Amino acid sequence: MASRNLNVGLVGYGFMGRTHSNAFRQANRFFDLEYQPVLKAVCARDGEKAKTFAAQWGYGSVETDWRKLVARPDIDLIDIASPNDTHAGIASAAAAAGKMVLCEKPLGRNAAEAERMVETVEKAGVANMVWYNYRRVPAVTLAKQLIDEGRLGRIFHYRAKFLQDWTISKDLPQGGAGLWRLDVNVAGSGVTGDLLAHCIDTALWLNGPIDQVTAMTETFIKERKHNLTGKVEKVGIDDASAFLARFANGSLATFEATRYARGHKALYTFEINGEHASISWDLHDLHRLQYFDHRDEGRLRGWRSVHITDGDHPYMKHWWVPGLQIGYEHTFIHHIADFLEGLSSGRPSAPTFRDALATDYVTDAVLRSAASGRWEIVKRAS
Ligand code: SOE
Repeated sequence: MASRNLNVGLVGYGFMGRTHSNAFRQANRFFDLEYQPVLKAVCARDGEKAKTFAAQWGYGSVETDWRKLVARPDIDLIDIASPNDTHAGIASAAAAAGKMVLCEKPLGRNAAEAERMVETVEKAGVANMVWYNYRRVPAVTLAKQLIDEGRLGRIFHYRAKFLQDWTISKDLPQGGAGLWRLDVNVAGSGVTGDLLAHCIDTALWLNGPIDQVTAMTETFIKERKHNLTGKVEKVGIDDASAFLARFANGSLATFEATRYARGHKALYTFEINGEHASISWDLHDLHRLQYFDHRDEGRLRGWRSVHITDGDHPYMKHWWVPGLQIGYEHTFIHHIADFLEGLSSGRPSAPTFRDALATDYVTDAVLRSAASGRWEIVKRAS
């Protein structure tokens, strides 16, 4: 039974505001935690929409200025689920006010912004975490365990992609609610910071640091109407981005993300090939892990499709009975449950802001390489 309340102030009520709110509400129902999130306030510029959101999710009050939310003495934790251009200002003010800070990915619009965010949370000594939720898909967590146990042996290849198709129409405007991901000033970049950031976070976690990259990006639709100005404006984001990488452990990698892969909505996949075994995973079939082990008896050797729903699979003992699968929203519940557990144990839950800075260093190097046409060295976060 939880014995300590943790008062949450959420900024933003979009898609991510909903995933986070659901996680705050569900975590204590399925995990035995000392801390219990209390939904104190939601903040958004549009007061009416914020009120509707508060009523739907059970937030006790509404603010329309995040500065007021951050200044409230009854808030312990600020959760940032607003567009990327707001992350740095809110996180820094929240940390300076002594609040714990959770932030939606990517941490900053670029590494310089992310560095300042790391500095402020570390100086303030406040707990912090970034919502790279795919780490906490049970099948992905199992992949991490298998790699750490050395089952794959030396890793040779890492291959990841994240494909979508929702921006192909040239009539789709950029900017404003729902479409800020197309506005470079708000988002920082296109698919590099939005989709590749997920692939990179998982890759760094599973396979260690990336040393260097060589990349190409493309903006297929060069101009779009801007929703806020009403004018046709240059598009500054990358619509597609692909890069080759060398990991510090000597393995080679390919990464690709696009919003122009007709037929794909959120196809995040990765495959890792090691000396003894290979692993592959697919977000569209997220409760399965494909595993091939060369050490299996030859006559029966082949790819196994493991259904990750048993009590001894990561996180699964907290859910239903063996064989019954869970989904996307549970990854956020695992994320907050681990964060709350970390508060009790004193062991910070990853990815911290510093861990997420490492991803921003890779995405910065990718964009630098796409512009320079050269291999670029990736800065290390610690
Ligand atoms: C983009 O469409 C998006 O919503 C990302 O911003 C999320 O991080 C990703 O998980 C799903 O796709």
